[in-house]
Amino acid sequence: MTNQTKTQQFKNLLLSDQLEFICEAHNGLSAKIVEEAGFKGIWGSGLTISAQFGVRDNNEASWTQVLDNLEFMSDATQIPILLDGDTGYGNFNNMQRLIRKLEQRHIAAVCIEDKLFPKTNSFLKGDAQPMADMDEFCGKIKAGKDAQTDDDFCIIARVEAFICGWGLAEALRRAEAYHQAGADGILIHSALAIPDEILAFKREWGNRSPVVIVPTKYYSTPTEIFRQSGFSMVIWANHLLRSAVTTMQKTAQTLMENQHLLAIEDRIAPVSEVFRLQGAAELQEAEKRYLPQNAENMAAIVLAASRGDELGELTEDKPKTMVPIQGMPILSHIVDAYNAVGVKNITVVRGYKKEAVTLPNLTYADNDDFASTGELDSLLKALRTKKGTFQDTIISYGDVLFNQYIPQTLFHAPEDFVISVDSQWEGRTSYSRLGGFAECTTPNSRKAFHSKVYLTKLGHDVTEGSIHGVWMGFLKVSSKACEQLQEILEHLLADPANRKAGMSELFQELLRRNHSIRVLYTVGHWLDINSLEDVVQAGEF
Ligand code: SPV
Ligand code: MG
Repeated sequence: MTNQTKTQQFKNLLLSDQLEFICEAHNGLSAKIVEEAGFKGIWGSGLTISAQFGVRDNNEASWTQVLDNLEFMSDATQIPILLDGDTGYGNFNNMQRLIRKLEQRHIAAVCIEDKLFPKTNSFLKGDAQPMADMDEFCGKIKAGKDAQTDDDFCIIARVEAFICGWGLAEALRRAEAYHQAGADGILIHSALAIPDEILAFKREWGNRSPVVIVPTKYYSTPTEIFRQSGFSMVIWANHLLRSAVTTMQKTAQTLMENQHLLAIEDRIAPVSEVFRLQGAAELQEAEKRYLPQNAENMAAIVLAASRGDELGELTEDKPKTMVPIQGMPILSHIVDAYNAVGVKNITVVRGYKKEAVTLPNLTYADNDDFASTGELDSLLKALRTKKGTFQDTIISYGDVLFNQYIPQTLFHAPEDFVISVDSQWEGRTSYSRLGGFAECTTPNSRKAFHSKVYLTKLGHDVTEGSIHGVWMGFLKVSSKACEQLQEILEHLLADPANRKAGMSELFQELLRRNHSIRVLYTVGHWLDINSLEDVVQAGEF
């Protein structure tokens, strides 16, 4: 990182006593790629910017379209851009407006060439192209220098004498006139396959001002020759666009022929690389800072695959989660509680009588092996439906009713793994299904309220004196940790011995792997439906 302005950076490059290199870019993404490769400057090529728009290098793209494109390039990068400004898009007056607009977009420099608007690329019948009147072109340079407000902004005058079929004398005559008019450097162009013209020019020109070259046609010349000759800057003028063209043609042809993606997937940048280049991570960070907490980044997974035998005939034709409480299935109450805190993305794992679980606007993950598998298997099936894109997620049960306060506080805690523990466990009757008792770093107390409490043990084997509460069946996992969670589950369930493993086995594994599990103490606000009596009681919940 430098704290120099882009114009200062470019001027330093132009005046440095080393040979410097800048590379072509034609949009924001390619500009970023140039910068990441380590280049200290970017050539905003007229040829490649036109080409990526699908038009000719004949001023078919308007100058404001070029300007808009440059704005993306400049915004995406910290290094200076030298714009290939063709002929300045008009006369001295247009040139002045161009300079002002470039400065507003932090473009560091512009190069203009002594031909007529609309120009034609130098490699297309160059010697048939008319040159600009030299005095008129000098006026344009002067007007440009007068228009700039930043002293470091550079104007490079490009001499097309060789291109247009003139000799060294004409090239030098023009270069000198442009130098006198105030140009900060000369770009001497040649379409020969050998560097003779530009070397002859440089010998005669000496060090009157920096000289820039574009060795597209004399590409086989060793760079050392340019260095020894004292050139200031080399422009690699079109090579990113050309490499993109080759790759895109190959990919398009392969896709057309194969009708599948196998042959190309590992030869092209992954989507994650595109996201990285776009700066997706930065936005995610910013979202944490600026979006209302818990807005879009929240999801819930409801484990509801089991029948709930204890409810007898109530669950003959439907799973427990669909048993009505006050005229509404338990699952509807759960969905309402999640919706109330803004959670729309709810995945329900169905198993027993899955066809009876049909509430709208939910994502369903089916565990058809519900009879022979456990909670972790269901949870993994739910996580797999996310295909690697996770939100902060609360995992809960399809037979636990709760107040919205529970998800609210869980989502609010920033830790990767957070659970709710009810410290008033002694009065409750049934915890058998709920993963059991929790031993924590601190019991629920005033002290616990002011400090962070973590789980140390969870299960039915916590000794009576160490019980600090009962786990209520809620686990919040941060979006970041969901991926880890999925890996852990894949690992655990690869062992057939874990087919029936439940949430308490997951907690043991997390603790074994030294993950911290934050505990939020609660008193009440939830109800697990484990008996007919609970169903009746739930009516008043
Ligand atoms: C460009 O890149 O648009 C140039 C260089 O002007 S050249 O194509 O060699 O003329
Ligand atoms: Mg050009």
